[in-house]
Amino acid sequence: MSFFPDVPKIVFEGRESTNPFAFRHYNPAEIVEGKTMAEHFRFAVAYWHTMRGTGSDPFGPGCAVRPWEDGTDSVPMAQTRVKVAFEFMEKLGVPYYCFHDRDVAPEGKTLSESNANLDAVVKVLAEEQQRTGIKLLWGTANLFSNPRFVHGASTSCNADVFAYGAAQVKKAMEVTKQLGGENYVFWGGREGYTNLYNTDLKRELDHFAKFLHLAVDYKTKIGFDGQFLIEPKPKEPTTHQYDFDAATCAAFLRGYGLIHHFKLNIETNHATLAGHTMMHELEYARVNGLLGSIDANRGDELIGWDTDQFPTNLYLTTQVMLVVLNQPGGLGSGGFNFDAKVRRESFEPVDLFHAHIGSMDCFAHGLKIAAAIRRDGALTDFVKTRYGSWDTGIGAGIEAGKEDFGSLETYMLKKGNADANVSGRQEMLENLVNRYLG
Ligand code: XUL
Ligand code: CO
Repeated sequence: MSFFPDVPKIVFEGRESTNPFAFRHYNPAEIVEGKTMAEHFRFAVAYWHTMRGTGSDPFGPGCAVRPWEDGTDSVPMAQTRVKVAFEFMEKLGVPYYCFHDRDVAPEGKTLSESNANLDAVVKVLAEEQQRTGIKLLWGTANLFSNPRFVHGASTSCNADVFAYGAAQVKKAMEVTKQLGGENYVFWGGREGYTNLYNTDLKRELDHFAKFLHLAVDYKTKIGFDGQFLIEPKPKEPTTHQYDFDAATCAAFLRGYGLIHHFKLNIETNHATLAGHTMMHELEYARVNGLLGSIDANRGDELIGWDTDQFPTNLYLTTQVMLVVLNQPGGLGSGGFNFDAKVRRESFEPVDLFHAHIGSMDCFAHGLKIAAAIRRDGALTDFVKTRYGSWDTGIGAGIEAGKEDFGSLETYMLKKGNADANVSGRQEMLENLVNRYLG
């Protein structure tokens, strides 16, 4: 029995194809810069949006048509849904998926009931992984939906909630390991605050770090060798999320002695919420050795909140790929997870295919453009030349630690004035990038 009887297996047909159920750019076997496209991207489907999204918004309930749903939040329904998910991923040709504990299995009345529900669904996930070869990119725990997390999880004023969150993460790490998950993500759902009048900020930050240290200890204890990832986000649901952006996370991880245990999972819509471009966030993470994985989506420039739309903008994907290609080994154990949902108006199952196909193609196209720009070398040559004054003379001396304020004063007194600046040629470089997009 098929849940998507009208949808064929999606294959690469090439640039000229007009078939909406085909890839025009994403050719998994095509080699770019020595690696196949499949290896570059390691695309993943986000279980929460694709399998659990209903299209509900603050103005109305869900309207998504999902013929396989029986209207219950039961374990048998969750087990059937796994089969739907794997048929979807097989037809799409996506090699990975990601989940929260509570997306895949219903929460029970007690922690032990929730754990038993999870085990019952993980059994089917394992079978379907085995059957299809589709793998788990990362697992995570939902520490934000249940009302007990109203004040946060590890940063809650209620120590019992910290304990509950720890127990939940412990279990989520165990099942991630059991399913061969290659990473484990911490997104600080409600780790933040809205008003300092009722908040002990220092204590909350200390508790957050304590929680992560306990997770690191447990990782060692069970021998989970996946990568830990923190996902920055500046606001929503709280006004001040502690994991604001890549820079804030880097400082936090360094300050609390956690830097060697984590990398970052950078999400496009979170970058823009923080007032950054995705390219900035990726580059900041990369140069700090923290670029681990990507939640691929986009916001809506006219709305300004976390709309989690599917990425379709070639400028965006080209910029993302310019940074990823610049990192030796790319994202390593990370991948491109479509943390994105179809619009409320796109309520039919087939829309899930169109959304993923378009974004995979947009990234593949962006990869080819970025590789062409890199082959040409114009951008890298320009930057190298722009910083040329640091390669010899006084610049090289400063970088090598051979100068101090006294010697720099002597140098400049003798010289009289600094060498003239050269134009940054921003528009010329933007034109150059456009040339590759054309
Ligand atoms: C929330 C978000 C999450 C994380 C996983 O904005 O991005 O879905 O990716 O908890
Ligand atoms: Co995300």
